[in-house]
This record gives sequence, C-alpha cells and structure tokens, in this order.
Amino acid sequence: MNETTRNEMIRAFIAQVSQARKPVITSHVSPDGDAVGSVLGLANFLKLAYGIEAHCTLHDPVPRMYKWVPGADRITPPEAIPADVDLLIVADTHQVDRAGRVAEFMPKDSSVIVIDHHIVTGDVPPDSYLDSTAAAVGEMVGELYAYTNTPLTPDAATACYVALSTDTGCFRYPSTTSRTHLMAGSFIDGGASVGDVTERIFDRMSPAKFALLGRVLDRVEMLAGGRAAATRLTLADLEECGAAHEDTDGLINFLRNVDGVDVALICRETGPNET
Ligand SMILES: [Mn+2]
Repeated sequence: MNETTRNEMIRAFIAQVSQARKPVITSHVSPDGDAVGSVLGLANFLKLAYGIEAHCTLHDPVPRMYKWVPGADRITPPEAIPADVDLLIVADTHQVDRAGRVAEFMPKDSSVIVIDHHIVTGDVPPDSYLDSTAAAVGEMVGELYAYTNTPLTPDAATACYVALSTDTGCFRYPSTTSRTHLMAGSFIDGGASVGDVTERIFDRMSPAKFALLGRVLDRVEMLAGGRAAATRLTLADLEECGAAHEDTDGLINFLRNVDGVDVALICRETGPNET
C-alpha cells in the first residue's frame, strides 16, 4: 500500500471515529494478542487524541496470558455495553459477525467501522481502515498515533507492542517488515518493555499447557516420510490437565519446527462428535 492511499484511509477513518460520542471497541471471538492489544491501543488513542472515552468489550473473556496488559480489566462482556453508545469499532476482523454477540447489545441506529489487516472478503462498512500489508492491527493503530502526532503513553505503547509482537510470532513471521520493526521501535520509545512483554507472553507457559504439550508430543505420528506430523487432543485431555482452550495455542509449533516437516496437524476435539 502506498503512503497516499494509507493516509487517505487513515484520514477517513479518523474523521468517523473522532466524531463518535460514545464508541464501543471490540474484536473477534477467541481473542488473541492483536485483538486485546489493538482494542486497548485504540481506546487509548481516542482518549489521548480526542478525549473520547470508549467502552471496550469482547465476546470472550480476556485470555489469562493477556490479563496483565494495562487496561485489560476495562474490557467487559457485551452485556455491560451502555445503552447510549453510538459507534461500534471492530478491530482485527472485517467480518462484523466475528465479534460474536457484541452486535446484539448495540443500539439499532448505531454505525459500524472496521480496522483490519486481513485480506478483504465481502462487504466492509464505509470509511474502514484496511491494510493487508500490515503485520498486525497493532501496527495500524501505531500509524494512527503517528499520523495525528499523538504521543504514546507507556500503557498505550505496551498494548500496541503486545498486538504487534504476538501477531508476528515475536517478529519471526514473513509478515514482519521494516515498517513493523520501525513501528515496534516507536512503541519501545513510547515505554513498552521488550523484556517484560516477551517473558510474559513468549517465555512462560501454564503448568496445564506444559501437561498438554506432553500428551501432544507423546502421540505424534510422522507421516509422508517425515514431511507431515499429526497428533490429537481430546476434551478429556483438557479436563485432566486442567487446561483451557487458550492453553492449546502454539502447541502446533513444536511439530512445525521439526526438520523436514511441511505440514503439521493437531486434531482437537471441540465438542461431542466435533473435531
Ligand atoms: Mn491480527
């Protein structure tokens, strides 16, 4: 995306969100680091740039590994959305129904706008900010601060850094560009602590996840002459290990990282007769 197009999109997006009286910011179901971080980065942006108090909500509770992110405690279930809100801002998906039951709690006459970095399929509300070259919505939120010369606070910078580092697998995925690193640099300058974020998110796992990892590795079958690795997890595994859905995140990487493996697969039971 060239600079002019990006700036035009940012201008249109800002024109809409800065006029909101009482916006709601949300993201997709099963929130990841980019969902949590970009929701909080946006809420801080609206407050710092325009004095707007946004209401933050997610269909699902904030996953345990992101509960420490500054402001995560202000993210409420959709049931707590106040009646007088006027704009829904959806981050990290442009499919509004992926926000789960949030839309049910929005007034009928409220508008919707999207900020997303996925490749667009289907209709998107007007004035949405879309950039499929961005590594994370956190990177796009950083562009909003830069475009409006809004100084980052440490809380805002940390939220954005969490979004950017998690969606890039700690800056390892091919989606990571020089722009991503420059933006990460601005978050660090704004007060994000690299060591703290990295340790909390990438270098720690719950004992439950560690137990799940043991089961996953125990059952791996190498297929196609070592080019595929497959394993499985049942609901009973989760229960016996005391694990939550989020504890399965990233387990597949241990299979994917094996030399020669092109395809890694975890078959995970999600319900009765549902895998
Ligand atoms: Mn994302």
